[in-house]
Amino acid sequence: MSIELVAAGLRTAKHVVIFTGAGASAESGIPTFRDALTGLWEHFDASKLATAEAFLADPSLCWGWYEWRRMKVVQASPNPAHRAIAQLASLVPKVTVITQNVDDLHERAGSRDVIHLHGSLHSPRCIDCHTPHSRPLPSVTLSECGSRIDPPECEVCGGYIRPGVVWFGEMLPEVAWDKAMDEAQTCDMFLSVGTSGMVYPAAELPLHALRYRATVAHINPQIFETSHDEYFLQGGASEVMTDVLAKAFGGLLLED
Ligand code: BJW
Ligand code: ZN
Repeated sequence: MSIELVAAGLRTAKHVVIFTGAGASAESGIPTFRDALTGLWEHFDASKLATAEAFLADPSLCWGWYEWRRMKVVQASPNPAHRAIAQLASLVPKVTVITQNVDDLHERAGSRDVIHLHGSLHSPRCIDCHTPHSRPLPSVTLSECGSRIDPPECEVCGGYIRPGVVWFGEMLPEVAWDKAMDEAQTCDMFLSVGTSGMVYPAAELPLHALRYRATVAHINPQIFETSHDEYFLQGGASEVMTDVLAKAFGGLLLED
């Protein structure tokens, strides 16, 4: 069975890369990127809102969506998948966490030096002069409908403050991307958890790891096509990550 083989690979691995997408945070109540939107945003799809054009066309609609998402993250807690990933660092000589997620749930579960490919909801900056926004953002009340919220103004140039995320058409942060490629190239096991693999260049990472002879496994409740030399473990991130760690390290695991 694939899970036994993946567990056996984990047990002897020297360097494991965990590559996560929105599905890793789904069980914390954070909607995945390709879930249908509701409320004020129901007539949009997320890929239309996650662009500089959408922000400039209607800053308060777009900022309101990001603030609603930021508050969802503030109120969420890491789930068993985040915790299992953090725990892996004490069981394998080297673990690198690379995430496409813009939340901080890996860090709050205890993972260190997480590589954020698509930025963070918690690091807004000026859209014009790029100065980081230093004032704390106010709490907003969550309602399923959300609301329009005017973005703050930059203290330096008066420009709009934008979310610190990577929108479509923008380059990924260079240092993070170079490090991610390097880690994918040098790991012996690469676990891709809860991503649809539709967004580039991040989706190249598992292929890069495979090219450099890592064992590659995908964890997802929805089956998708992979090459014959990749593993697919069907199921939710929490269930599969907990099971695979239990099979690999059994008695070494501490109870939650
Ligand atoms: C569970 C679960 C559970 C559910 N457990 N799993 C090559 C070919 C074609 C196009 C391009 C290309 N190269 C570049 C492009 C263009 C574009 C792109 O990729 N487009 C594609 C859509 C075709 N890429 C870019 O623009 C990138 N920039 C770039 O390439 O720069 C160079 C350049 C510059 C100028 C011009 C041209 C090129 C930037 C990409 C930035 C992506 N940003 C976003 C938004 C971030 C801000 C925000 O959050 O609002 O990042 S898009 C969005 O998708 C977000 C995510 O990080 C990313 C990935 O999504 P993810 O995580 O996979 O989520 P989902 O929802 O898709 O999937 C969830 C999965 O979880 C599903 O599979 C579920 O089954 C599963 N699941 N429950 C486990 N319990
Ligand atoms: Zn500015």
